[in-house]
Amino acid sequence: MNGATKVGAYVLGLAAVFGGALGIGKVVGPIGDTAAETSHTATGTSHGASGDSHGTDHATAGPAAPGGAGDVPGGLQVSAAGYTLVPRTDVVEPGEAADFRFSVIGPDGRPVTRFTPQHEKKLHFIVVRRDLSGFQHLHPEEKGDGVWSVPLTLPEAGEYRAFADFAPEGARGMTLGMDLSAPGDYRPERLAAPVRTATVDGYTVSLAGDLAPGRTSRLTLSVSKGGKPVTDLEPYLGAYGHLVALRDGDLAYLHVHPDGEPGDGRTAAGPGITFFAEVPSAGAYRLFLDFKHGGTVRTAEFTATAGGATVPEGGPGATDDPAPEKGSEKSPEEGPAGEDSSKSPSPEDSHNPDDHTH
Ligand SMILES: [Cu+2]
Repeated sequence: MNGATKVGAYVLGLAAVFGGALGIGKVVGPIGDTAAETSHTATGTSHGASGDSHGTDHATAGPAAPGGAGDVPGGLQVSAAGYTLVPRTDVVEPGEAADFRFSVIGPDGRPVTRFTPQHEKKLHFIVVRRDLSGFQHLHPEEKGDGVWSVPLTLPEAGEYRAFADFAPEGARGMTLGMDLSAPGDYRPERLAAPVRTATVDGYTVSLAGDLAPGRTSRLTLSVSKGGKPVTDLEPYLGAYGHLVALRDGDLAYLHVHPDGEPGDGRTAAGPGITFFAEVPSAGAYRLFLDFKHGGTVRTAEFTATAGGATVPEGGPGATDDPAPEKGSEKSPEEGPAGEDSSKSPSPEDSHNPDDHTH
């Protein structure tokens, strides 16, 4: 893509952000990554007890947007409720390992040093290219004085979005987002069509349930390997699965959590992992499921739509040539594994499906 086109796409991206924010109106906010996060156990229980109460619980659980804007999905803002995400690195050369550093600046203008852990981590860091490819879920280390550091490789050129999902001590959980650039020639991938089955590393994950805008929907993701259901999933960060949903068009960030937890006496270790998800609008979403088995965390990816939306055929992601489907998407006829066998296992604490951090 030449420079002019790239700028054009960037402006289009901005328009999508504003359009998304304006268009959301009164519909409810995201799940899980917000105020509810700090009381996740209680929220998890209510998920099981009543799906309907869930929407109400979260109607005011947006990422604490200042000025009463409310109901803005997570990840769309670099600053909210007095907290600002500040990169200390803003350009990352594609294909080169970088020590990426950033801070969260608090309402007092100083870097935040105290966080309430959520899912066993003080801060969850998600990186994805603007075309929804190259998902990474990382856990940066504290380097002191409120500086976070994470080994980061952006495999290919493009515009990326990084999300920090955290709860400052004494404050609501929130997700802030910032742009990252990996300079170079960039050809966006088209968003893959919705499918019910994804494969990763020889595992097949099937998706049951449908997203519905503004309502809680029950999604069950079932994991099998070699045709056999996996019934010994391993707890990863306090759950059998972690699901991140990103909205196509503006990358609104929705962190969804499973119904039930390991050891609660009612939650099986697979093959099914049930989530209660609520998306704020009709549209296409990319779902990223992290699950752990055999000591390795893997990510299965799906496109799902809500409210009768279809995946756009034009737009910034379109190319004249049919784009190859994204890695983990396969229709059932194509069989499991396939090119996903190229996805390497990655260490537990930085489960990047492409193992780019090492
Ligand atoms: Cu995490």
